Amino acid sequence: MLRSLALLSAALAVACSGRTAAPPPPAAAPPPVAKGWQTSTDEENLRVVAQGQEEAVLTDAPAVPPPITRAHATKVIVHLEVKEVKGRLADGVEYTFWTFGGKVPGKFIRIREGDDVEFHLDSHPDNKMPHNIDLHAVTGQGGGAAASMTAPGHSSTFSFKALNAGLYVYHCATAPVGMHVANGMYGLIFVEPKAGLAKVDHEFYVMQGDFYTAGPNGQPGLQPFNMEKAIAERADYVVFNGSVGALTGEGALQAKAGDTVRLFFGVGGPNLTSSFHVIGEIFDRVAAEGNTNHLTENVQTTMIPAGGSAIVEFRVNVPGTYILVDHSLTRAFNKGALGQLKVTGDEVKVVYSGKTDDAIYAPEGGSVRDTPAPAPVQSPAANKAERIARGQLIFSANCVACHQLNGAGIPQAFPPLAKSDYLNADKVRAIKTVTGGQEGKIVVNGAEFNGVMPAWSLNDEEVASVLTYVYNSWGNSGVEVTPAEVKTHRVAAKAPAKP
Ligand code: HEC
Ligand SMILES: [Cu+2]
Repeated sequence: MLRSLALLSAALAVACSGRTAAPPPPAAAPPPVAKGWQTSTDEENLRVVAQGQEEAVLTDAPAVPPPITRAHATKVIVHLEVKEVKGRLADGVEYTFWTFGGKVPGKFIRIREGDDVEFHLDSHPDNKMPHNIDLHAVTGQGGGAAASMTAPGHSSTFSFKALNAGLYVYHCATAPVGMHVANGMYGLIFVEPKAGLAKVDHEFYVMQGDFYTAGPNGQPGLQPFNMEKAIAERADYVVFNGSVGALTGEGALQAKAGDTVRLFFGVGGPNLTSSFHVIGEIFDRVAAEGNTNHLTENVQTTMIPAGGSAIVEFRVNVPGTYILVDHSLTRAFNKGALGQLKVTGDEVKVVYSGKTDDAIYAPEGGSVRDTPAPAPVQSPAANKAERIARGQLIFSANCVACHQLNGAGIPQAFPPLAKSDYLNADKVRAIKTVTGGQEGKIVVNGAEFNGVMPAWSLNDEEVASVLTYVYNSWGNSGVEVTPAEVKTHRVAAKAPAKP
């Protein structure tokens, strides 16, 4: 085998060297390498001294703050408010979004490399959960997450220097992180290169995210988040800018034939990457992975990781309705990852002769669906040890965000469950707390709490398991809670059974 290969290549070499009569045509000049926009290194930016100060202009998608025109670094003050809000996910479908600034995706933040950023994360007092922020533009512990952990009605401040230019994702990093991100807690921060970007006619902000709902795609009503589907990465919705149709019809992006368009595109996830494509266009330039130092040219589809970004630019030469999609196409046509860029103007027959027709691209919606499997009925735990093991899983999925993994809670916001005198004094009260919720003043280990604990739609078996886990952890009394006890004492009205 080896020998015959060697013979073959020798024969080929002879054949090739025999064809030297006609000299090869002169090598064409290599295509110009697309350079990026001029930036400094992180080391250089570290030495930059900021002059003056200003408040950052923040915008809701699809708007982008104006380009930065100053030729020096400054101190930029950012106020970003975390808000849990009920809103539209699709027609007839509502969802409780957790947001940076009231909408999904979060506010667009635009700063310049070398800037000193004083960041204020304000958590609205009506919020139920603690939240924080991890900005991928930050060099430092957790991207700011540790410094910005904020209970409802509190505000955290930290500062950082923008060492690297580029387009960066930010997101909440509070446990369970996947749940906070799945509920919409992500946005983009653009660290503009010192030389600025090339001028374009339009800049837009688009971000993709995947959503996991209790009911299947299209099931009407307020849909709670479903952790099991999120873990299995079985998204019911994949959308641009927070809802199905956010960028279609009235919400379509607008331009005129001949205009240049720049899209700042990010993927919040939590799980799915985007094969981002605009049907009917070719990206003239792409700052792949948000890297403004190098541009690639003539790109059809650019891959954007979860927690990543890209800047794409193109000239819309001819009128038409261009469709933004995740080219994993059932996401686009069945789950919502579809937007429109409407371009008006005179036709340029030399570029495109046919009639444009967007009818065939109308979303198919969620009409093609799998029949949902019947909800699994869980058999009762065989013994206390099994109950504790199951309870630990329920605790980490539902309770850690507030009471923390070690049961210590958060001072002034969420009471401790570890060695809690309040908990250990009364098992029935604990069942009522978990099944019916709890508000108003309570005193736990001498400290006063006056918050809101939501009612949990957990079944008898699940409540028994999570409370048995809590009672058998962190130095608590060690009692067992049975499903029969939960059944007797549960606060029925406020705790509907799981669908
Ligand atoms: C959104 C935040 C939040 C989550 C999540 C949460 N709790 Fe609470 N929990 C609270 C608050 C706030 C209180 C105190 C309410 C008050 O001030 O009246 C509380 C009180 C309690 C108490 C009584 C006080 C104590 O410290 O002993 C128990 C028991 C309890 N929670 C158990 C749970 C369990 C079990 C879960 C998960 C199934 C859970 N909580 C999830 C916020 C939360
Ligand atoms: Cu959060």
